Amino acid sequence: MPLRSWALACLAILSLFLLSEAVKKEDFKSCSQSAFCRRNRALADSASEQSNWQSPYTLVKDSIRFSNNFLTADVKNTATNNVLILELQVLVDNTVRVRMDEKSPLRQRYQDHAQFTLVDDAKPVKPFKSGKNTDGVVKITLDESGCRKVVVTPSPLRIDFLVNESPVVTLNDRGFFNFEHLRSKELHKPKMITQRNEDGSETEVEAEEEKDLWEETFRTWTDSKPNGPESIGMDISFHDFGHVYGIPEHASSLSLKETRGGEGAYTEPYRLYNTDVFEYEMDSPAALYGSIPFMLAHRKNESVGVFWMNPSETWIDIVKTAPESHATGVQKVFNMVKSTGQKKSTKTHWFSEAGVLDMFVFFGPSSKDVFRQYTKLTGKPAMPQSFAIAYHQCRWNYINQNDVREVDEQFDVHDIPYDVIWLDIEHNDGKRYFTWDEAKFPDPTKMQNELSQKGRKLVTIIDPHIKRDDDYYICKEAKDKNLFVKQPSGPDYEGWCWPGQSSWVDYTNPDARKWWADKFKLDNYKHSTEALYVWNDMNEPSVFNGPEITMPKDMVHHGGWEHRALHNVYGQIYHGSTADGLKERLAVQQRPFVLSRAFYAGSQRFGSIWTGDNMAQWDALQASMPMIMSVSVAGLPFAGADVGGFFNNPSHELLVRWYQAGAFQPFFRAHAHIDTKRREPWLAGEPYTDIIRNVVRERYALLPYWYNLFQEAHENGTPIMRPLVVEYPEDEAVFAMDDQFLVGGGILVKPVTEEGATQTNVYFPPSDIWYDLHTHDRVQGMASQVVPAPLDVVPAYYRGGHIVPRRERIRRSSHAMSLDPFTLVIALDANGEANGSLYLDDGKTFGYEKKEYLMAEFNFKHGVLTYSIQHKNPVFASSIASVRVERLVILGHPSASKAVATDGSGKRDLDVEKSKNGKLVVRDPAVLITENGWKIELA
Ligand code: NBV
Repeated sequence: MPLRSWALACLAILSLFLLSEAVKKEDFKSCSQSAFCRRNRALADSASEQSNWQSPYTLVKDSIRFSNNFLTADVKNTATNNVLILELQVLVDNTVRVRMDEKSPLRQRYQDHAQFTLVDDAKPVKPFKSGKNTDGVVKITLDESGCRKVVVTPSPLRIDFLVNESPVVTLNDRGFFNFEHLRSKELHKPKMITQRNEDGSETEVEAEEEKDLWEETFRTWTDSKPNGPESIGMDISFHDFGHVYGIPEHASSLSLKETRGGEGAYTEPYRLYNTDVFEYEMDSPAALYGSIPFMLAHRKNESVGVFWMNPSETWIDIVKTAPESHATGVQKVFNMVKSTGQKKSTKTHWFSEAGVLDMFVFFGPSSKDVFRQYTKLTGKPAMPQSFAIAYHQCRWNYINQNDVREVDEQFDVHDIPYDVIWLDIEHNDGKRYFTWDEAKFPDPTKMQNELSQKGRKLVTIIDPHIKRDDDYYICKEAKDKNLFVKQPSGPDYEGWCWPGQSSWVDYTNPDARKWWADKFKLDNYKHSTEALYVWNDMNEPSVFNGPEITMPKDMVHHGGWEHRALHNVYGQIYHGSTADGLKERLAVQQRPFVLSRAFYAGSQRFGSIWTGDNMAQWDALQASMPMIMSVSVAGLPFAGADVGGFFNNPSHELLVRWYQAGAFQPFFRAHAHIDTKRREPWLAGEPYTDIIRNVVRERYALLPYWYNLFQEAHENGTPIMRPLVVEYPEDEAVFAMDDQFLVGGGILVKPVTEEGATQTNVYFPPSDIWYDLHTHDRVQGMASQVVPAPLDVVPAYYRGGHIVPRRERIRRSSHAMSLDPFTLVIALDANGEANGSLYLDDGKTFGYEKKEYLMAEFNFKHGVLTYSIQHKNPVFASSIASVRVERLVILGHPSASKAVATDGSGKRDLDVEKSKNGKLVVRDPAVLITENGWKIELA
């Protein structure tokens, strides 16, 4: 390794250990340091400044064709005469795809990423009606009701998506569409301008927009840009939609902020470029580890969505405007009516560095419809094993086998349930993944077997940087099989990461994916057992001596594609290959569990993600909520944040408050930096340990409910940690709310994120009745009110109308709970009614795909609880034949002095107990969960 790179690498590593230092902003580009960002923003500026600005793009009328359910047409840039092909397809479930590529490009532009992003469902369907008028205006009616239409206006090009004749989304509304066609460097004639010198003389200089077209320098790195400029930009307006969400990952608010002007606006666009940012800043549009170019827009009772399928570096500007006049363009043509009220509109501008334009518009009309539409395309969130949604204990690093054993034992000593213990990068031989440091871990198999006996699991970290060492079998094989990412000149790309000099497997190569997945076979990964699962870190990919701590954009992947074109999807493919490996390693496939730091659209198919290296600070705890919710609304519900904060030492109070929040977030793992003090729950001492114990137990009690929600997310893509706007689409008070959230539809949580707080303000959506999760008291009073929140209380509430299944026996792990009886919390609504569901399967295999599960519904009405099974697989049911309901807790003043259970074995009188707060407890009805049709009547 050259001396300079050594020095740089050492500096990079040193900086990683300096805990007191904050983010080094200068390591990452601002928009002005990224040439294509500058160019696209400049275009937007100049278009906005000119009152008579017209987009130069025009649809060539006589090129319009409808064939094979597609609309195709040529689009001409009248300023340059370059021609694009527009392709418009209607897909199933109120979704429309719009693609544009060069008609005869100099060379192909990258679009292979679709294979990693989309699942088969992206099939076009025949629209109900399509046609064009004499002006060349194309109108496509999606469905028979005629309510949803797409209208393409030729000159200037504009695509409107209409609901009931009013545009909801428009492409090229502001005329910022920009498609930089590929050019030849040799033939390129730079645009020159005349510059007047101080002495009055004139000089010809290259125009500003010519800068950095063919080579770009950032700090000490030069990007060779062999293809020159090739960016794509489009403005997307959401008419009368005051709020937009999504486009993770940013440490920002749930309702996205403006980025150009406006009160509280950021000055930079939101950036999507997977990067390993050290000690990332709060309240910032800066890029982080993952990128999902999906946006949800919402207005009262209506949601739409947009997916900009492009894995190259992408920036998004957002502005909000006053209500606009709709009687322009397309409405004039079709004589449409407007008026959607006095609301704000959101105008966005998206630009990516490479690829083609390939985007999807989802008509909704509800946010839940949009989540389903988006995950139909990009894949369903994986159904996790049941252990994966329980509590995880991690730290960098549990130092040896004894340490692991002791930590494991201490959980039992302190009666705190946990399911998984994690090993970070110090567990292996010199950061050679798939190996063990034998001095520290002399018998990993035994260690796993011991954990396994208690139903617990082990997770090991496997990072994508492979140590350059021919004695290391992974490196040797990858080299021999030619599976590494390449330099433009041919040899393997080498960079610097934890193991020193490293290379990166090119997962875009199908042979590499197959080879990698094979490495997880129990015979190949020595000393791994069925109880071992995996953590993929550093997969942005993080490269200590690379530009912006990542791989240079001009490195080359399988098929000759530049890293530039696919950067944001790299970590997703890696995550997927690892998950495939875990899935395939046994004769009976088991659901993989792989945690990934980098992510992209489609990552939900492979497992969970977390928000990376957060700080042990109150603002980071607060930020975990909008961050996880933003990922959740972008189709990836299995997300969490390091409980306690990764960097620095949390106070006991912060640690407790973080456990309280984490216990209600989908991925629940405590983690800490190697330089921090140990902080396993019992080390804090009382009262802290006791509070942590209680909240971890609360997570375990609610596991059946969480499992239901994961199943629902798996089916429909519905977020589990749910922004209130999803459940209350008509209540404007919640549209921007991100300091409280719902777990599923039935539990409201307001974690305390302020130091020293003993109370907090909670908003109770007034259309529902709420009951305190701990005391079961009914919430009285105003919608917005201050509630007590001493350290041992996390304000959480059951929502009237919901039945929540719980398992309340205290166990050491979730595995030990699988035959435990249920307690049903029945929270009545204003009509004295409630509903809930129960989903159970083996929690492990893919048997559920063959319908090996039990799915049932609880319904409470007129004082009677009835149980109806929708689906019951007999083999699975026989494995849970003894499981019964042991308690009903009915909230909401049901009047009754006794209860009667009726099931297959006849009628039984049951004990009921009424408390002052109007709660009724029915003891031991002993009805079976596998028996259909039982009922419990209050009398
Ligand atoms: O593998 C060490 C850490 C890990 O603990 C953390 O969770 C990751 O986000 N890793 C990053 C690398 C170094 C961080 C300074």
